[in-house]
Amino acid sequence: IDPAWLPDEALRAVGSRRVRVDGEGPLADTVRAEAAYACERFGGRIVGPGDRPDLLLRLADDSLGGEGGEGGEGGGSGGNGEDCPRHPEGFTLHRTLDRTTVTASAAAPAGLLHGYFHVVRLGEAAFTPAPAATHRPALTPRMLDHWDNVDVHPVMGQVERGYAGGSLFWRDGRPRDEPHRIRAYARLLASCGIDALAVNNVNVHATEARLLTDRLDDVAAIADLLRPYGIRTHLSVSCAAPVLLGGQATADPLDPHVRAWWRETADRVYARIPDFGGFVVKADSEGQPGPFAYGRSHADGANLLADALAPHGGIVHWRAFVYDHRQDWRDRTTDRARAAHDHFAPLDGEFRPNAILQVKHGPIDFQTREPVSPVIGAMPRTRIAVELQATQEYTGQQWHVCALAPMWSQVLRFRPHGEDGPGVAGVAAGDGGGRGGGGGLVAVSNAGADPFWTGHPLAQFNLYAFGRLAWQPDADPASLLDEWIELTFTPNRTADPDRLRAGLRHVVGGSWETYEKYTAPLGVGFMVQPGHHYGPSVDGYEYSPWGTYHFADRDGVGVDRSRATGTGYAAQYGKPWSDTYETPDTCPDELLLFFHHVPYGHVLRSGKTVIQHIYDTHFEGVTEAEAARALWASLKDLVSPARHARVTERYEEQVRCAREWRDQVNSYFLRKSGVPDRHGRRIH
Ligand code: GCW
Repeated sequence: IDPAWLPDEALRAVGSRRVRVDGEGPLADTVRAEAAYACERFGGRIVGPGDRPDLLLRLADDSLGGEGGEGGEGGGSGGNGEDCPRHPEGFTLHRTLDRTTVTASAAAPAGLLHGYFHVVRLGEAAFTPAPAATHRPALTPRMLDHWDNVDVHPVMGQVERGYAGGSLFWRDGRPRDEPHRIRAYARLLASCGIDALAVNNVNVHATEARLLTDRLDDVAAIADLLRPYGIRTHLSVSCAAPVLLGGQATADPLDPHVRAWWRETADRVYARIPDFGGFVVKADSEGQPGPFAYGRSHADGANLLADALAPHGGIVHWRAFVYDHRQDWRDRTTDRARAAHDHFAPLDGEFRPNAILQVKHGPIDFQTREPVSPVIGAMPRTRIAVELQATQEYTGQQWHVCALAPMWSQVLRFRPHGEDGPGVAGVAAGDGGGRGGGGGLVAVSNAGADPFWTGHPLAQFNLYAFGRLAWQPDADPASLLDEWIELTFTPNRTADPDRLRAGLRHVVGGSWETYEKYTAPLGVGFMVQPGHHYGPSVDGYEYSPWGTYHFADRDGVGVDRSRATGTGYAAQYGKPWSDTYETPDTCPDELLLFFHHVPYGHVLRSGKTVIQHIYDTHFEGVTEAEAARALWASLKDLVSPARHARVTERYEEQVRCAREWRDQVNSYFLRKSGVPDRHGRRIH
């Protein structure tokens, strides 16, 4: 099994020192065991109270309140003791010159764990002087949703949209009996800051529904493995559970028997798993049952579960991914992009404090480029979680390198109300509003039973970066990439550290832009093969019921979502964005075809026509993918053979597929428009 970003070598700095861990309880024991492992490997030693340690990790009451922030690096603002309560996951690191011992102090055991891994990340630098700094997560929870099925689904397989082998948790209807893998996974996740995980698909099929009741032991067994690494277990549940499992006549959220059933069921879950996190729900979405069947609202549905969980401190993540997936493509008045806002914005203020609305970052579905969902800025009295997709459904399915941190960072920094309002990360943190807390950050996991965890070894960066951005949303994606490179590839242990670093930065750093260049242009999205969503099919969804169209004809392409002449989607934004997106003149180039239908000769802000932009980017994208493949080949002497071979194999497929994208997209638009390429390149 690949060690990902925690090879033993990454433990050298800690492991070669004298370490003391002061604290009781299971998480402190985990930290002690981690430190002991590192020391065993590198000649350091665990010392007792009598000895002076080089590194002290301690539980202390006085550690968190009142500490200053650390100038943008700390995730949350530093704050003072009053408006900044002690965070149970936070810690303060002292590594000043006058102290010979580097100390990480935490108010609670989870802070010890995060403090330990922070020191691991810093490596030798942790033992050089720096001002004392308090770290605490900006967002909570920092959660992974596994779209894992217990049974193999006839179409979706073991993991829906999974590109990393089977599930880490389930195999052929049973728990996958590999506790060491789950433990190792939990360790990787904790080390990048993740603290919550849902163990089954949001599409809850018959067997999976039973995890809530008679198969709860299977869930408890997973929770036992995640707990030592500070990760809470959550479960995706079906709104129809009272009927399916409880023998009730209805699942109506307002029915008293239904309410009693959910309360008793939640009680039983907590009796078995006392630190259970809560439920995740996909309702009235793509065929999943929900409150609409009973004429009830989504607030009714979410509050039902929230009330059942509340006595135990649990939360419900209620997904906002609700739209008509049986749309008539002839109907130009329906716009799928509008759906989440149309359904949910009117419900602002109706959700319980422990009901979190989980919103996909874009209005459609995890495309390579989408605007930020207008729902995120439209519900100031609702706790909002932002959902990202680490699994690369539309971004190359872990055969293509596509580092998503730059995209996620843009999303998290976007300000729905312009410069004066909070950013998306602030909304997810619960800043400034009557929402009584945020909903945190969620990603659909890209990990599975594959020996490299994520199929493509370089896709490990997406998982790592997700955890780090959830902890610190203003982190610079390029710095996170460097951090990940140091940990994963330990360049200093190779013959040419600088060449390795530069090479990795190059092949991973710009990979999202490269992928965007050879796939659907200017934010128009889709153009993928229907069903599995891999590879190009320009008209694959054009006459389908899914609501994802590009409307290309001989004169132009794109979707008119303006208020004046289109679907009105642009008006779902607050100012300034509703104005910015309203006209092609002010709309950013990269989203032009998402918001407007324009002629092929329309001149972009870049100075190019739309049609020439399409040709140019598609040629460039392939050239860049080919160059990345060649650069990777040149790193062979610096990367472990197994890793190098796996990535090499994937690059062959990426380049093949990129050429297919280029040729289909360019040929399609040449044929539609009749406009030749200015540079006379070969288009078929
Ligand atoms: O991205 C789409 C996927 C579905 C998925 C759905 C969702 C789990 O194609 O496979 O179902 O979104 O997010 O619910």
